[in-house]
Amino acid sequence: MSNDTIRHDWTVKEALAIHELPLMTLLFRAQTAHRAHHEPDAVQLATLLSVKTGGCPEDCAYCPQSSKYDTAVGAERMLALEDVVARARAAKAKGATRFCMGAAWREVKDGPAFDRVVDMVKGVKDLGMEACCTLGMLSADQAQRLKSAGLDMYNHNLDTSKEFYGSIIQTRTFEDRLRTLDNVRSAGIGVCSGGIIGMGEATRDRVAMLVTLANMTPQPDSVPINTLVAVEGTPLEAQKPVDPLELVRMVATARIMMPKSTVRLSAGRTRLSREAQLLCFMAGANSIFYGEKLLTTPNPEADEDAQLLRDAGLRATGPTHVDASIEDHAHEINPTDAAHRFAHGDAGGASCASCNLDAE
Ligand code: SAM
Ligand code: DTB
Ligand code: SF4
Repeated sequence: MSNDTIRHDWTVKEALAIHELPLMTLLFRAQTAHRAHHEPDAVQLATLLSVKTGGCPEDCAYCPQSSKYDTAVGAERMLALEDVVARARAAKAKGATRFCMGAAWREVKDGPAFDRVVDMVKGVKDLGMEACCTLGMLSADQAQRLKSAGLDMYNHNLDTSKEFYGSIIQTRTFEDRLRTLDNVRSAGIGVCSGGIIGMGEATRDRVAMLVTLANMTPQPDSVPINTLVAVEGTPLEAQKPVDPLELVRMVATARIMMPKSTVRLSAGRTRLSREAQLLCFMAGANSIFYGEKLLTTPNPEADEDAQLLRDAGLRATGPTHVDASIEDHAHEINPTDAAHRFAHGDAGGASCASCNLDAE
């Protein structure tokens, strides 16, 4: 692995110049950055579960879970601890190594609901999986509590540039988002932060968001790039779909500016051809959400994704750090077996010389 210096002094002008490079040059630069820091054929699989769906008081214009908009998503009760752990176990059996739990909350409030999330994190960690949460704004104390429970990563997106932010969300500020990210970072939890393209923003806004992320010290561990899923009933329901090559440019620019981060090809994959997704991997994406559903909207079928990765010779990577407690769960399927089956199909035996799972 290369130890190239990571830059934290990016300007919007420089980022725009990268984004607008001739596509082949952009892809070459992105691949070069990618290969300097990552296994070129490894993709991390993360499964999402909405543990508290709908009824959110925020007004995020893209979101089907906001109570301000009349969408097909209604407010539901929070899931039970056992159900969440069972879903995590099933995701692991299918090859996922990270389990991300989302709640349609403006912010975390101390009390029984947060206590339950803390137990969910412990339950996921006991399975030997990486645990990630996205619960809205978080105080420093709450971040500490999640860290003590074993949380690996917290997702809180900037969503867009500081300048365009007010056109999308009015109920909380860009600075609120940065404060939550600071609390997460200070607690020693990995930072997962990215955004959405296709909401009517200019290219300048897209790269300005990347500049804010890249200039953080340290840069986020993980950067999800979502394309808008235009959901009926939201203010953005009629947005024109993003040209997939725009997404490829965004992924490549993120990869070049944040060479060590995991770049996650997130919402919007159901609209992408296999070839467009492979271009995104070539541009440096090295993680996807895996499983039929994101939080409330569809995602490609797991079998389709498994086939795509097999056809391209891409490997599912294991967790970056597996907790020792996995030893206590030897009766369950371990990540190596799960990823093995993912790579070779259910017929594959338990050991295979060609199955070289990356479990750093
Ligand atoms: N309520 C928490 C929050 O806002 O941080 C956590 C859940 S929220 C749904 C997580 C992220 O999902 C948002 O920040 C946004 O980037 C993404 N998202 C939500 N709806 C989306 C949509 N329709 N299309 C693309 N991304 C979306
Ligand atoms: C992220 O950046 N994308 C994921 C995850 N983080 C939580 C969420 C996408 C949600 C898409 C809309 C939905 O399914 O409700
Ligand atoms: Fe609520 Fe999060 Fe949706 Fe915004 S993105 S409305 S905070 S669930």
